[in-house]
Amino acid sequence: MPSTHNQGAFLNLPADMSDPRDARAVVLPVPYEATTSYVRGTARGPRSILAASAQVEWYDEARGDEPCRRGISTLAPLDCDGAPEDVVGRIAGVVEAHVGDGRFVLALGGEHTLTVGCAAGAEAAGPLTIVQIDAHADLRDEYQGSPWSHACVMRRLAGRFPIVQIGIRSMSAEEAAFSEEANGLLCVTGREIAAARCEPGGCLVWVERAVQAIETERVYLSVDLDGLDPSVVPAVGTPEPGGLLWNEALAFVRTLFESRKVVSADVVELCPRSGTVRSDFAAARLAYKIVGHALRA
Ligand SMILES: [Mn+2]
Repeated sequence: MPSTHNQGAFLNLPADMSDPRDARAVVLPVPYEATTSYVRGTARGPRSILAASAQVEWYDEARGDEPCRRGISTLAPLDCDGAPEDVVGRIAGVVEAHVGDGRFVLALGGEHTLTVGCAAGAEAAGPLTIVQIDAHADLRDEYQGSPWSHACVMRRLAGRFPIVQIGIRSMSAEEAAFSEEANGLLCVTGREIAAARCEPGGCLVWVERAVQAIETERVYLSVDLDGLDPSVVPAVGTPEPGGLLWNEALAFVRTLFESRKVVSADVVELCPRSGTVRSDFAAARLAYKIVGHALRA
């Protein structure tokens, strides 16, 4: 366990392992919250994930290495004041600069709207597919009067990017109709994931189907933590039963990194609860798994 105290840095990495000049990956805290529709508090998500990450082992027991030694820099939290378009534009600028320099960017949310900015920034270096782990389709054209709601994030990206959705189990009739007609949209439902547990091959059934549907080499991965089952990550704004189990999510993420070039990612919608850290810790663990894969690529 790291002993150097460097409060705020991802994994509590000491300065020589988090120097922005050498780091091959950067963590971008985005404490953005404007349109949360149920339980509020996701603005505190980045800080809680960073705090929990100080307790995450550097050693990856599944791979037998310490990928963080290749350098992970933690950026200052993004200024999230202003209109959603302005915040999204600011995010795009930061992501574009780092991805353009060949660094992997992991954004920590904050609400899902930030993905619009991250994907735009990552796209500047070449075409990509959005892979979304989520309970919700997020395909509403607007929600509670805003086209920038977290419930609309994939609708803002649909048409512009191919999208592969994983774990979906909640949508409106409008979203179902849009999903049915949209080109370049694949949805792996929560029901399909659950049914595969009883099949020979288990999660390989849907993992392979999802990865094979990705037609671009470059990928942006967006993880809404409510895509995981609430037994794994209960502290989200809109918990939906019937989600991905921990090892299913890890198997999918690993297969994705091994078969495509994932250039940037986000982990969003953590809604920290006082008195319990299990969700914060799971989010931090998942964040390090993602960055670790990127650093090995
Ligand atoms: Mn969601």
